[in-house]
Amino acid sequence: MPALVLLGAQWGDEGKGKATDLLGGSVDYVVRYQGGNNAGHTVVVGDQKYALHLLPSGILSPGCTPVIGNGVVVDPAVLLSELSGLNERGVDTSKLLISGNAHLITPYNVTVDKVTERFLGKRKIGTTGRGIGPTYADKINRVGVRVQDLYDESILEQKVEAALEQKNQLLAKVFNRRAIESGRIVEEMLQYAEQIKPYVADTTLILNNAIDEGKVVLFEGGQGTLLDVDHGTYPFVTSSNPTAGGACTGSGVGPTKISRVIGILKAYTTRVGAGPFPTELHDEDGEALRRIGGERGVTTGRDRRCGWFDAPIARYATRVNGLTDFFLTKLDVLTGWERIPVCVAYEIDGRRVEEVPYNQTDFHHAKPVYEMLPGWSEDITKAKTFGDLPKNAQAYVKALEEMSGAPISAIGVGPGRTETIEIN
Ligand code: 2SA
Ligand code: GDP
Ligand code: MG
Repeated sequence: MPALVLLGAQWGDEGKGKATDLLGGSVDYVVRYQGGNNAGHTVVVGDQKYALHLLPSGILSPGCTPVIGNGVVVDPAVLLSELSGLNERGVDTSKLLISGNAHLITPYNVTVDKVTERFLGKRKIGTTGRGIGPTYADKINRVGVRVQDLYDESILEQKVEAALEQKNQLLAKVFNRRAIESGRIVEEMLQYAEQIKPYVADTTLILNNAIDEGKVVLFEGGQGTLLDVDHGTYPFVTSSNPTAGGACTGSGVGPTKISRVIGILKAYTTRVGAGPFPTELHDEDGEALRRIGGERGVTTGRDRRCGWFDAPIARYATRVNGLTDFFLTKLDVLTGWERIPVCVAYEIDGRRVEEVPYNQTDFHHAKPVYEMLPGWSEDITKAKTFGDLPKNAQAYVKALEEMSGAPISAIGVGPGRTETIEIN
């Protein structure tokens, strides 16, 4: 198996960090291919809990080389503080590789993100405020600053000046803010250059060579399918492609090299930030899912919106990512409900609709059509095999598998590395 992708099948926070860590022992490289420090991946190893934002979860597996691909946006201050935080806890981070083509999140990108959200008021996206959208906008506008620019001062100055020209006009005319001075930005960015230098590499060449040598490369997605800028609930999305195609563009590895695409699927649904969410609960059940599941943003600490499992979304994820299999996570959180509603289709303006509609207004109007599945009350956190699960939990998993369009190859029954059932 030369290369595989692991990504979120819903709106993020499905448990990708734990899943990546679980596979970390058997892969040679773990690659982030999009997003930046808006991601929040939690990995629990024994009694130690790690919250990673920018670094790939593979950094916690000693044999594994973590890679930040060209598709990622890198905040250099966050990068260095995340590295030193891990070093203080005894984690070796010396193998990290960062693409010289990755774009840098500059302080003005963070400012523009926050100011824009404030300006949008009620219509805001609910971003993480980390400068992600404005940095990708600069990249597409061809006024972005890349990691390699840190090593050519004159180029860096020209690029920052070009990027600030438009932004300062916007800040002054639209937001009534003071202009940002390019010299100060260049000085700040240059402070980080030497510390980052040892990690900078031609990651595309390294990864392709590794695959040719038979090494195993795992691409780790941030956020999730429904937050994809092309395939998600636009405009309530992040500004990159967490879907499977993003692994290719965000790393420079071609699709013919990828043989497995795993969708991480929570046994219920959550979302952070604004946007449509058909199965969202505003009652005690939603509150209970949030409390039992610990559904709070790893990066911003915001409460996550919670709801029941949505099968059309799982099928959509199977389709747009070409999923080969699912890891179903957080099944343990559902223990104790007598009956568990599962959304099998939508009712949209009086019509029954089986699939996620492409039309945004339809999706905003979609009401879930529920099927009730019998619950279980037994503790499942010690289950090691599928057969250890109570009959109703087995039936819940099987029903989800049938509705979702791809086999379930592992089930999470707790946050720890070992709290996983593997199905062969
Ligand atoms: P942005 O900052 O431009 O990427 O925000 C755009 C939308 O994408 C959502 N988004 C996320 N949704 C879930 N989890 C994310 N990571 C953190 C976590 C979130 C946190 O793991 O908990 O701590 O709040 C993440 N990152 C971006 C975001 O909510 C907007 O809807
Ligand atoms: P990611 O962004 O997809 O990596 O997910 P997050 O780390 O943001 O959120 C997932 C949360 O669920 C974390 O707190 C994990 O420790 C936790 N988690 C992962 N798998 C399981 C599971 O099977 N059961 C339980 N109870 N928690 C889990
Ligand atoms: Mg997360």
